[in-house]
Amino acid sequence: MNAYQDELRRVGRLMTEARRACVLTGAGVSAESGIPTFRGAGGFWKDEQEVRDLATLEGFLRDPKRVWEWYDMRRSQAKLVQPNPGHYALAEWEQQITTRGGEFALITQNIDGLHRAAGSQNVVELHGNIHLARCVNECSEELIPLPEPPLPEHPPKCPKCGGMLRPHVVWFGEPLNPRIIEQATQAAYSAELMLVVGTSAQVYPAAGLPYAARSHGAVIVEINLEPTELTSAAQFAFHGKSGEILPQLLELAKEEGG
Ligand code: BJW
Ligand code: ZN
Repeated sequence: MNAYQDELRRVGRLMTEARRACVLTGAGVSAESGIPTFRGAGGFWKDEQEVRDLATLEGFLRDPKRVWEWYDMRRSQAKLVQPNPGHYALAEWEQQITTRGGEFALITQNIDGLHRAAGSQNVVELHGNIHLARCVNECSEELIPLPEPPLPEHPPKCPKCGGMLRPHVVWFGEPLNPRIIEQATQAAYSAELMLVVGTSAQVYPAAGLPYAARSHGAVIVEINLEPTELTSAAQFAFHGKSGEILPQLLELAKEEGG
């Protein structure tokens, strides 16, 4: 057995033994379903200007039509795609852990809903959900399910105050929902094992969660196509596609579990 396979097997065993586990996912976990990542070649964002235009409240207020059309495009894309073997492996691991009475949380930065579609139950969506909208004036906390794309008007109007609706997502410079970040932080603090999958580990506060977990004793396992800023802090790092590595780990976990 080579060193890489040996490490996979060791992580498989940790996955079988863990009583409290969590996973942090990013855009890379959905890449094999056909959803582009944000950064890098082929990513959604061409340059920093696009980040300011499409991923900040200021960009939205400057040109709400453009931002809504972009989210319509992404909603159309999200409706066409299916979860991939990486999503399914994570859902199966959750089921294994909860069946033996353990705790599991899947913390995702993705807004595409693919983890739930694959059967994951305890999903913590840090950056919102692309299928929901809310009032930009915050006239109520109500989350409004969006109809099939394309929307009849850009921007859609709030049914209560007539102001603009905005996508229910978290843009740069906006705080995450305190209840949700608290849930994610508690899961990270209590985890014995944390998998960090398909994220560039650059965007905070999400990128801080593995360090929080590690400071409370968790073993960190990174799965990514390439090294990231987190790699040197992770006890295990596997470089490759999450849709291939996660099912391999799950198979090994089953073998190790006897
Ligand atoms: C594969 C693969 C395959 C590909 N298999 N792998 C501390 C330090 C520094 C800065 C900050 C800090 N705290 C806050 C900040 C500012 C800012 C920030 O972090 N900036 C950094 C970029 C420098 N953070 C914020 O502004 C956050 N808010 C905040 O902190 O508020 C504080 C506050 C308090 C009180 C009042 C006001 C404010 C909010 C961050 C929101 C991020 N939002 C977005 C858009 C969401 C909606 C949408 O989707 O449209 O979230 S930006 C975008 O980045 C999106 C993602 O969820 C997020 C992370 O991206 P991700 O998932 O990592 O994707 P990529 O593309 O970067 O990476 C993909 C990875 O997958 C790559 O590594 C590939 O190699 C890999 N991969 N294929 C395995 N098949
Ligand atoms: Zn309103």
